[in-house]
Amino acid sequence: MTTLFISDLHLDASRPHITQLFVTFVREEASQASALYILGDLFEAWIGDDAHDETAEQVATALAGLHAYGVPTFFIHGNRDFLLGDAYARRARMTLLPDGSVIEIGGERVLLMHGDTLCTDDVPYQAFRVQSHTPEWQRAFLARPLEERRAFAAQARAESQRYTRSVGDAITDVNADAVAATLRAHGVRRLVHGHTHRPAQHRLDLDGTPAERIVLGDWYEQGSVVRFASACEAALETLPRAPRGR
Ligand code: OKV
Ligand code: MN
Repeated sequence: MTTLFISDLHLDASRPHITQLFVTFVREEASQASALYILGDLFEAWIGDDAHDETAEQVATALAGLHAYGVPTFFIHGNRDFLLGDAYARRARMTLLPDGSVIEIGGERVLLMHGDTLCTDDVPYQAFRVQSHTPEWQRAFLARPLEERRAFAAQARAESQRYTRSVGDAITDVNADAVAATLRAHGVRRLVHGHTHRPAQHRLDLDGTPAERIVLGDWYEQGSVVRFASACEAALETLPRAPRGR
């Protein structure tokens, strides 16, 4: 049996063909797997479980169907959907996992993260992350009217586009020392993450032993999936392009 990993779908009402690609992936691919792990940024934006948008409802229906079929879904928050809460997770029948969870595949430990915490060269972003992950910040944000939260999300989106264009590519990639320190801290030699939108299977040397960092791609144009066979062999795959239009 295989275990599937995806991240960075950035699902949004403006790209219905990608939501359709995901729903088809759930029905045709994930249904054959032993588990589906979503490593963050499933959604382009998330302003609270009470915002009921149609894309999120379509996704919840697909994942609840997968659960009914006997395939569990696990979810780690991304930097866009870090406010996704218990109410929505229950609707979608997903189990929320902490960022930096270790699972076992074929007797081997594999560390799962969104990947944003590895981008330690991006100092302003890390400051925002610390602040926005406190219970006080989240409680205050979620207590605001939906219209105010929507305005914040729009501003954050614009701000992140402007910022990503203004800083160098290296700033928004992972920091090699942070990767090594994280692998050591968890006592693992395998890591799967997303966030950077730079899909790859990196072989690296960790204190004299081989290690592996697998990076998932985004779903802006097509799907990106990592498939682990039960023997803990990873394959990074690209799904065929989504047909455009309706
Ligand atoms: C995080 C969300 C992007 C949600 C923005 C002030 C400003 C920091 C920022 C930091 C976080 C964007 C820029 C990101 C969440 C989005 C888009 C939608 C919650 C502001 C300080 F301008 F808004 F005041 N940030 N990043 N979204 O991680 O890319 O729905 S981000
Ligand atoms: Mn991300």
